[in-house]
Amino acid sequence: MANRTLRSLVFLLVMAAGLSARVFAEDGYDLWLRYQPLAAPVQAELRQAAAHIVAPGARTPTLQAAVDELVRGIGGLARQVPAIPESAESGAILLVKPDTLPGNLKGKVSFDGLGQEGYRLLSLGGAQTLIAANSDIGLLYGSFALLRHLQTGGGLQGLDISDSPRLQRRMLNHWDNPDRTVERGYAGQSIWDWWKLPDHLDARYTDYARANASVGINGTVLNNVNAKAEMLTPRWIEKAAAVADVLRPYGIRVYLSARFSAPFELGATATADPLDPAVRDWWAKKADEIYATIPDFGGFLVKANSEGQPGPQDYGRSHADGANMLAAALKPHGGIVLWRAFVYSETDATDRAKQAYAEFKPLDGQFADNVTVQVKNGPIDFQPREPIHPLFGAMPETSVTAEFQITKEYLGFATHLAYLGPMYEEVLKTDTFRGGEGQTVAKLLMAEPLSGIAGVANIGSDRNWSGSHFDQANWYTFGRLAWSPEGSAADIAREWAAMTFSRDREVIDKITGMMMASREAVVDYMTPMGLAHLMGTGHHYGPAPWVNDLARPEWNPAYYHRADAGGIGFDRTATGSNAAVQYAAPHAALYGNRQTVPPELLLWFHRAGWDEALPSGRTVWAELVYHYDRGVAAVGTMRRTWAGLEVRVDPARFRDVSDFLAIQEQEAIWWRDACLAYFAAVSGRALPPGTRLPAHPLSWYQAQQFPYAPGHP
Ligand code: BDP
Repeated sequence: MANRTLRSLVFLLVMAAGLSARVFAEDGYDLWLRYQPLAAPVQAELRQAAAHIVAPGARTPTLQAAVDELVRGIGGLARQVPAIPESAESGAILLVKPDTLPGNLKGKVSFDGLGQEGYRLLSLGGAQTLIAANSDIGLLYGSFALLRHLQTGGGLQGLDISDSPRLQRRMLNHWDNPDRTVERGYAGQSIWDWWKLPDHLDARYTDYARANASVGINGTVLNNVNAKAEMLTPRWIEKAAAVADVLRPYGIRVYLSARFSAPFELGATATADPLDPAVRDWWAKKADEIYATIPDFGGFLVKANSEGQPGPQDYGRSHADGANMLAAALKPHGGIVLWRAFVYSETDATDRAKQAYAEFKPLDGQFADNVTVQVKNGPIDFQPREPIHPLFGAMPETSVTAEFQITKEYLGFATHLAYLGPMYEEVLKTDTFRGGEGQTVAKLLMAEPLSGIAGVANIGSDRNWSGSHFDQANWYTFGRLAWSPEGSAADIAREWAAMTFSRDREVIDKITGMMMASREAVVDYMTPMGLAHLMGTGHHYGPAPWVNDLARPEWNPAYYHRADAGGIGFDRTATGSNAAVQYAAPHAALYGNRQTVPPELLLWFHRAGWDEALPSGRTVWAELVYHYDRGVAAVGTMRRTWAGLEVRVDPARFRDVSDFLAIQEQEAIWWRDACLAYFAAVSGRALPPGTRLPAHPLSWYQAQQFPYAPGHP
């Protein structure tokens, strides 16, 4: 008996120990909203200065969310939960709008320039801090901004910061399917537990909303662009409405991807022709039905006549005909159409990089005013590096939205550390030279009447949301740059590292250093010098530059690199496809000229002989080898830097990242070896003396198969 009691006691103790370890171990769920206690003296100051949270006026769900977040945040940072009195003279954070400003402050606080979503953080002295905004959502954004400020080492003294978003629509695009798989998802299943919706609302939806609101994301497309018609049936609209209800207080609108042939596929019409009255009527009624359930529904995202998806061209109509038909249905409700420009057709033999521009440019001016054309950052497809898309700035009479990929379909899935901030920044800061010098992509986006930016989400059911701890940074930086497209990727990385890992300056420096070097490392070990699309067929995992037997030419890596005994690269100048002339004249000249093309885009625009000398002093062949080696070496450096942080980062996350960096190094070597084995064979050249030989013969790399690679539709 006594023995049994003892055994149960031991069992209970073991359970309790296990439980507390689970409760306290960092597992990444908290993202950048960890609110870990500040250093003792700062904590004490904050306890005084933020002892109260005062939020006068009607307690809307949005204002409540702001108060809750401040309570949670300050409770963590200061280790003291603030009180929420009706008013407080000192030791208070006040959330105020023009109509709720306390009498003694009337006329003393300016809300100018904050717009509908901006905020102002202002120290009043006497231990009062204002979060001022014109709307509740501005107050929520301001609350998150204040917490960010505190989390990254800022204090409440002398504070006067105003900020507001430069783009109207800052959106995530989920490529999530109704069966909960995620196209190009590497973070588990879809976050949307469709089957249990609308009756069960996973607590994650609220945390998702908090995370998005913390960076200002205000729209989300719930389902895959390769959309199922069923998503527009009442049963699924109800599920979307339940999600919309959770996201609404956080300022996030729900959108749906619409399958163009839905009325026909659902058996309601005999065709999906956008000019057919019955079809138009079906979409108008569908919009009415959706808005009756989701009053602030954002609109439709559409992939049409691309990669086998149905579209208006199936009926001899144009993209504008298709988009405008949907726009007319949404217009009475204030909704918009995001019509994707990612098109390429099996019947078009021209350079794939030219097709979107060729199809869309002539339609400029024909789109309704509630349509925006959503353009991928580059002309091919989310590659580690591409030049900007030539459509940026080329359609002055049409609203254009930029589309980035946050999920790393082409940059090593979840296991490679690749911080995408520098890539987004590179695109946003590129001068389009449209309408004069200085017209960067960011500036053009900000000037659009329907302005916006979209990112293909990397969020799933994994405990850490994004499949890896560092991939959280890509969600974060996307949101921050969507808010402020001229922001700096390095600053954002520092901010993220401080909130996510440690406030120790040395740790921040090291993590930021790793992040800032990581994207170029991937470019180097996968597709250096302007190469693109050398990935494995279908799943896009690992190298396969040798593939040249797929049904459509532009599915083959060999189509992109064009390597043979004579040289390598895609001639997109006047002697080749002439894609360069789709850019504004200064760019066309720059890219089209072998002497002036940026070295990182050489093989994108030019074909070069293997033995041609480059400004680096190396031949093209030696340069290629140099880049592949440099990429592998950079991953080694990241691993060493991380190893040096062992005692400075919590053990569970430290181990996760270490494991992934080891995978990344193996795979970087695999990429380098496979590509060099292949290019050596086609070029008939030996690796330069002193270069490490690939670990296996080319045939070994060619024989690798990955039938269960994730994210593959
Ligand atoms: C490609 C993806 C494919 C997407 C497509 C798109 O491989 O899964 O459906 O982009 O953007 O990169 O529509």
